[in-house]
Amino acid sequence: MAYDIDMIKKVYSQMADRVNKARKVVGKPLTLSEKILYSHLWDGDASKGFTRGKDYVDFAPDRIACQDATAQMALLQFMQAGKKNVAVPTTVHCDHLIQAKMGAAIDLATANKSSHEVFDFLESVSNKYGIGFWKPGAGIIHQVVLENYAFPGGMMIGTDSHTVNAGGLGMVAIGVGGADAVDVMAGMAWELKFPKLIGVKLTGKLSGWTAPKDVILKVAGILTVKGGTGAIVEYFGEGARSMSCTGKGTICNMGAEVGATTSTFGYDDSMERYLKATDRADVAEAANEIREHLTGDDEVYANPEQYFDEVIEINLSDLKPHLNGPFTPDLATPISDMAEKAKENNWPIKVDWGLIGSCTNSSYEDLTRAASIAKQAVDKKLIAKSDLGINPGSETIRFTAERDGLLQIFEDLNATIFTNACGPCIGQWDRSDRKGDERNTIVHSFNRNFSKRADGNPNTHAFVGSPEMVAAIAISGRLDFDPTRDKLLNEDGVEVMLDEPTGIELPPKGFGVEDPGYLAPSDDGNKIAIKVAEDSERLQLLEPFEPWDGKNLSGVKLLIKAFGKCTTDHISMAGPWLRFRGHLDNISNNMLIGAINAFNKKTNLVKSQITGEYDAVPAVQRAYKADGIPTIVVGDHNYGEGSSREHAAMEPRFLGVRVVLVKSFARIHETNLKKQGMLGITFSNEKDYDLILEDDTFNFVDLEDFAADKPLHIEVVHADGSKDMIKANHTYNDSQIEWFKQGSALNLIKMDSLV
Ligand code: MIC
Ligand code: SF4
Repeated sequence: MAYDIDMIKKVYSQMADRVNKARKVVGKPLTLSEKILYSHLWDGDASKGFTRGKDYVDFAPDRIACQDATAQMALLQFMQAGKKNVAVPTTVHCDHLIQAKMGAAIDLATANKSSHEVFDFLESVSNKYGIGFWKPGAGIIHQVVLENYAFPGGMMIGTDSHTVNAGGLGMVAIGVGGADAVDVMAGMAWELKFPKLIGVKLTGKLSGWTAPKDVILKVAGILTVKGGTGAIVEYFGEGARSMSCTGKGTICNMGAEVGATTSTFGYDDSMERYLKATDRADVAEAANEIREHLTGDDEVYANPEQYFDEVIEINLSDLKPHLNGPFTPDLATPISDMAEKAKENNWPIKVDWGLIGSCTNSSYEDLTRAASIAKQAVDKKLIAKSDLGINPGSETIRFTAERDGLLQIFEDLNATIFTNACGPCIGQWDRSDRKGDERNTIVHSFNRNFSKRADGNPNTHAFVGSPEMVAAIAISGRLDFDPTRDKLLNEDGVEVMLDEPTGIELPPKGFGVEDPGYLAPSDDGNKIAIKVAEDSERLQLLEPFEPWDGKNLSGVKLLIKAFGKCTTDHISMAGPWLRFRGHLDNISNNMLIGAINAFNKKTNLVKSQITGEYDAVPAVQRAYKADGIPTIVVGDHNYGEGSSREHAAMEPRFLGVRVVLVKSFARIHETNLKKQGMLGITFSNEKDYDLILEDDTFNFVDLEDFAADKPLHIEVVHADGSKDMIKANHTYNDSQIEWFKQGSALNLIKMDSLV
């Protein structure tokens, strides 16, 4: 039986009525995304149609998921909200803090020792407030959610950008910062700008080496890392129906990499099969009863141009396998062109590692397709030239894959089976082969490949591909290997080719598991005490941020003008820093250390206007803070791309940065800044970015009249005394301005709880 089945049945019992009412007020047939959004309005029935990309709307999500690295800050904030229990079903998943090194057994034991303080904290907070807890080793949050909690037509939020994975099971699932999750845990509405809608029509059928991953690698190439910003991507068509549910999950998962709010697919037979295989026939039955409301209206899919803001069509029968990278997930190259492109760009051809796993590609089907390649290699007497590492998505998958002999196949190829966890995908990787900054290449089935992400080395060229392609490339050891064309020399000196991969959608003997790793919370958490040691270097209780004094900010010094890509990995790096995610002061020592200073093109070296000397960004900022000098961070396009980690907003807030002024923001990061009481604004004229000089001081002219839809003006004073007046836009609505005034959104919740 499914968890929270009563909640799901309640959602379904209202769905038909709510969808019909929404269709009436909108006045036309509805997409699936609209059906889900309009049936989850905080105010209940739809009373008016919303303008996409403009109206802020209050929603009532059905559930929340948090992972260990973000849950710490989310729960530290929730603990301040003064509530007894979470208001909607919530789970915490321990997956980010487990390093991949020797293999699952040793690595998990090591993590349980080194991070026990954090795991214990999360477990006890979960227990106290009615939150389901998934222990370390239980699996990666999004795989576990897909297997246990996601349901067609539902809405969830999660403190991780890849929460969107649950779109594979027909949800609208959205990644948010912890402070957003706290609103919903505290029983309040969750606010989102009504998204635009991008329709992707899939025709044809995948075959041969092409996998669901290639659909999203292709879409990423088309939309680029910011092309999906503010939009839901809805997939439909015969091609969509022909793919497995977990394949759909892969596509939705990596929608985060185009900046999409989320992605989703209409309910179909593949989802029904998946629900039944994962012990949720009850959900499938309930969904079958309202099937028509769990997918877009026929008219919409027949004439998508009339209903979506943008339509993309992809014929799966023509789609080629791709590899995307290096350093950005949208640099798409069909595998057939890789040899030429790699040469042109001087990318290292030798591949050191092939890594299979991460929340985007660690399903049973993924493992079977990759194993079908690995098996051929063994049978055809090939030895893998690269090292191979596998992270199964969950204990259920691992157990089943072991039972069905899949893991043995990888082991026969000398692969290391890492823990059911994020591992190398988030820099939790003690790479045995290389320690320095050497140029090298790795291929993986993950979703992100930003500089330094997997191993901290800026010269590791990481390429993203399907699990089967990663297996093939790891066997060949070469980036320019095209398995559809190229032969390999085996141990007997004979030339052999790899046949096309084959996969099994769902385990024929059913999924099996002994201990899935779940702990249900106590019925009465009242008596449970949460302890945080005062001298802990991992956990620190939060102090509220100061409210705004109502005055124009003036004398604001430039801390850094970031050049080019500045993702959340640049602002608050993961890897070794994950250990400080529950300690705001300590993690603030990584603030912006990965951002490139536009004036010297170096990382972590900025000029202090106090001393005139260059120093590390956190050190310079701490000195400004000590002197009570406000500062500003200036940035380029899509600032804050990537993760949902709110540390990227809390650290600057904590250290006294007041403003972030950029060409454009990534959605989650912009909201995170607002929630923490920061001023996140954009250049009205992009070219003004070029006016900003190293020794600049900023004086706000009209912040005292801060109001929705009203741009702000800032006087920029240069070192030679000359001045420029620049205009900045913002997207704060009235309630968000209140967060700024009160110092943070949490300060407001606390005031409400006291009343
Ligand atoms: C990621 O993939 O970057 C992460 C690590 O899962 C993040 C969350 C985090 O930083 O903890 C995400 O995607 O939101
Ligand atoms: Fe974990 Fe990687 Fe997925 Fe993020 S993208 S949740 S780090 S597996």
